[in-house]
Amino acid sequence: MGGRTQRSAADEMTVPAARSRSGSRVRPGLLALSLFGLLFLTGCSTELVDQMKRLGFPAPASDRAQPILDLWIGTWIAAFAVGIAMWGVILWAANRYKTKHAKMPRQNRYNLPMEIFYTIAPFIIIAVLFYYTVLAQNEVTARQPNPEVTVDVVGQKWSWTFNYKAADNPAVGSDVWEAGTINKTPDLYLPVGKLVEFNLTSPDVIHSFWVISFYEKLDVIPGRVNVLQLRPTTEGVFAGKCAELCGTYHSAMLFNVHVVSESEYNAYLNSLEAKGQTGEAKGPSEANAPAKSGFEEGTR
Ligand SMILES: [Cu+2]
Repeated sequence: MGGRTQRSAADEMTVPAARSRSGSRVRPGLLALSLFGLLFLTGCSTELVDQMKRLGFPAPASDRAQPILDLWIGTWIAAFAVGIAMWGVILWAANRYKTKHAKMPRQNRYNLPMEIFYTIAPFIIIAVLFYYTVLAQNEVTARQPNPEVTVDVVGQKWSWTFNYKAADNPAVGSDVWEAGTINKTPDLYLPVGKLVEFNLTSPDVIHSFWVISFYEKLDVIPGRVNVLQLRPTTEGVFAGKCAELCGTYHSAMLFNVHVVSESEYNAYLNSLEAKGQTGEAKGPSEANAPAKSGFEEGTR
């Protein structure tokens, strides 16, 4: 009973769409696509070509980035392998069973081996991806003892506050801080090559600390301290942002990360001290309320 095939009147219906099409329609499209690809590639900078090799990722700027990049590229290779196998089966079936008549082909139902296969295969694919994800995650989140620099990061509506410790930085006499507002994008300075530990806290709602070139983001949750460790590997300025839709002015929660030499880092901390930004700042959200908006979260 299980393997039997059935035929109905509907199966015998003619299917006009199934008629073979002439290839002449496809060729202009292919030609246009090839020309576009050629123009696109010849106009690319080496930076863009490198980014394409990383399948869209920016250049990594942290020692914890490589496992994520490997996972990203490995996942695409796996996806393409599955895709190529599926396209192959589709094309093989289309070619093997093509026919000149326009009748519905014989329909197979209740094919138990087939159903078992397409139930188990996705589980195997997901298990393999899960395994490699756990390996990458363990490498990225591994905590090392004695970080060289600790920065207490406060994500608040609608900006960021960065606290630097005097204990880590003999160049300054006291703890110093830098705070952004909705109108002022704050800067985060990090010394290149040093093991940095971020302690992430929030006084209001859940935000997410994300520096794109570090390939990492971590939620900033009220009532707890989330810890992120990494070693910046490349000097430069990198974009940071809140990656959790946290409220009305979420899009204003940007910051710039400056990875600099140790002397520049110390000079920056000294400049904060000279401005009197000493002690600890925990980012009160009222200070960041936009002027004259007439709208405050939770008051409507
Ligand atoms: Cu946010």
